[in-house]
Amino acid sequence: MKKHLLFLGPPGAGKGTQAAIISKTNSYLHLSTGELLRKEIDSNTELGNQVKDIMNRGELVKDQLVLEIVKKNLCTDNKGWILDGYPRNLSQINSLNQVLLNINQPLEIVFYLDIPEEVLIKRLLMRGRKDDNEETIKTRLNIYKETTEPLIEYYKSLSLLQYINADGDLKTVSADIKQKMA
Ligand code: B4P
Repeated sequence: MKKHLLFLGPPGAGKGTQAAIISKTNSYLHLSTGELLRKEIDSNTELGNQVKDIMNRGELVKDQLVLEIVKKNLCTDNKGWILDGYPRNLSQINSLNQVLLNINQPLEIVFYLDIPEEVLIKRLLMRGRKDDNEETIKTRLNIYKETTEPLIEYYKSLSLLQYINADGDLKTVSADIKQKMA
């Protein structure tokens, strides 16, 4: 059975890493809004130029711009998919609900990747992407706590939430996700 999944959690929890592993094993579409936005920046598109500074500061890109990207990239065929990094606030939840209603593909599982703050800061500093410096990480974490963390309660109330301890090695974390997908 092809599944429709969402990976939720703070920056550096491993959403992108685990979504890539699970989508490869299952031939699912992996839709990472962060990755798609970075591609726009690398290709010097108008959208890329619009979002470059915002992302480098660790702030959220405007909801409407991210929604366009999601609509463009979410497949409507019968393939399973993983949303990674979207939605990130309540307004994005509303837009996503509408999109999923239109394509008649409801979310089935929301994986919440939980991890202690000190571990994720260490991981991000080690990775060293352009937006992985101490100041930007602080901004991203504050925005996460204020706007994204409340989404956990929302999905919990819909009984869609599965808790994942993301403070383990890659294989242990993916094994836990795979087991909870079965
Ligand atoms: P994202 O690209 O979504 O990145 P992230 O949340 O920082 O990282 P993620 O949790 O995916 O961590 P990863 O697996 O890479 O967002 C970047 C920016 O894009 C945002 O700040 C925002 O500006 C913009 N954006 C994206 N979506 C948006 C939206 N919906 N609305 C508005 N703006 C949006 O892992 C991090 C590191 O840890 C890696 O180096 C990895 O190798 C390592 N790692 C992972 N798992 C590990 C493990 N088990 N053990 C050890 N290391 C591990």
